[in-house]
Amino acid sequence: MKSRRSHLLAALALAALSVLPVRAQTAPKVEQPWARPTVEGQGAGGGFLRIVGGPTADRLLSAQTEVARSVELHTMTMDGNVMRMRQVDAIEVPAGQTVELKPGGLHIMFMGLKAPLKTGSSFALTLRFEKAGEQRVEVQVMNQAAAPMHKH
Ligand SMILES: [Cu+2]
Repeated sequence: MKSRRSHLLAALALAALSVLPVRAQTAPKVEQPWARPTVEGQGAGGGFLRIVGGPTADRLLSAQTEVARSVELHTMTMDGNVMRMRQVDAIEVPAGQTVELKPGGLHIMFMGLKAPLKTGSSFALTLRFEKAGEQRVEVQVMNQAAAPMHKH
């Protein structure tokens, strides 16, 4: 009885493997997308997430959402004592590595917000990768203090 059951499980596992789309095995995984709340009149907001690279390198090229007129990819660097934001063409996602978009570093910038981003709400964001194509994620609006912590 026991061995028959494990046979069945093995068969099921094989069946599952054969129907998995190739893309699911190669696409980068996007985790814990969140955005800072904004106030009335604030034109832009910051978004953050973690990208876990797949077996092959990929690049995040752009993003799109209903809540903003456009979305830019930004990096933040120190220029003397001043933090400066700069737009980047793409964010590299090396194979098997994790890229953190977080306050003070790489981030997503929502330009031309149509309404303030309210704490506790969420919105859809479509990310476009060079190889993996589009991926839609749900961005949670929350304060930085409540944002997902590093896990090691
Ligand atoms: Cu920015």
